[in-house]
Amino acid sequence: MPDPTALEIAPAVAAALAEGRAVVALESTIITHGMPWPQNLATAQSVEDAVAAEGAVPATIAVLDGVLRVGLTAGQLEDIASRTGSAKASRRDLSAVVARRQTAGTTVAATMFLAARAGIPIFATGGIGGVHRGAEDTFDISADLVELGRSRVAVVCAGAKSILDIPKTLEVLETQGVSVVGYGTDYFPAFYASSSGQRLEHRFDSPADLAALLAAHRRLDLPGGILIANPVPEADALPAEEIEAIIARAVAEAAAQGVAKKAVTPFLLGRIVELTGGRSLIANIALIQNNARLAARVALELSRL
Ligand code: PSU
Ligand code: MN
Repeated sequence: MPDPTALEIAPAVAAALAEGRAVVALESTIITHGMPWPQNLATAQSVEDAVAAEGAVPATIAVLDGVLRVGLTAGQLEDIASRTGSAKASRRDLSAVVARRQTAGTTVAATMFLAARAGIPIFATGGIGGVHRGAEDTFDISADLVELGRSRVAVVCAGAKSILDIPKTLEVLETQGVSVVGYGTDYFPAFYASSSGQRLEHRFDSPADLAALLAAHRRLDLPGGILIANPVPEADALPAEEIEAIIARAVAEAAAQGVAKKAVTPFLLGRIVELTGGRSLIANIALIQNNARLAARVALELSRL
């Protein structure tokens, strides 16, 4: 019987890794729980295309019928995007999902863990999970932050949505020993908005400099990841006050309806799309593509070192 915990690495991804060529990992909870059908499929395809257009190989990671897949075919991508009832797998869920032969989108935490096992050094997503507002009562702190302290994978994101408590999120990242750097900015971005107002210690301005950062991290043999914070392009940003009011409303609704645990983030993401009449989705898609392009450029620079 084949080992169910073995990674099923797509041929194009395996070949690129063996030859030291650029590969970018991509997550799949954004497909299963982060965006509605059919924009989830169109976005996943366009993000893969953006990576390929830069000359890197995309590797979307997901669990399909209990198989840990690194790199999906077009048919597999469509399958996971169109299915309903897929699980949301963070690190703690991986073993159960494999043992039960389930299908799941992998969160940033689970995707980092699997990318590190596959030997992929960089990964692009939209926003990471973080410390939720009110965490002093709920203790709701995403496993993404702890995984960033464990798995050596650089994560390119547009910061964190202000559904989260961003100052507390940055504190936990510091506690976890995660290097958080701004790309072309001195401030941690807030997903739809280019700045959260929170100053960062480190700023990098080119993919080559970011590749040098990753190389130093590896030579130091530091465990854990690096968080590359890439602001949403100005043209795609949403007005800060408007989105803030909508987020506050969605957070209040979640509390009033008793939404808790792993359902919180998908609930809030869905409500924000509804309350903005779909405009938040357009910004979301643009920033993910922007992150995928940057990750591909850094991966290319890394492959030249
Ligand atoms: N934040 C977003 N979009 C997303 C997610 C977070 O702006 O799609 C997804 C990611 O997959 C992330 C996960 O890893 O939600 C975090 O979930 P939780 O807060 O339950 O850890
Ligand atoms: Mn949580």
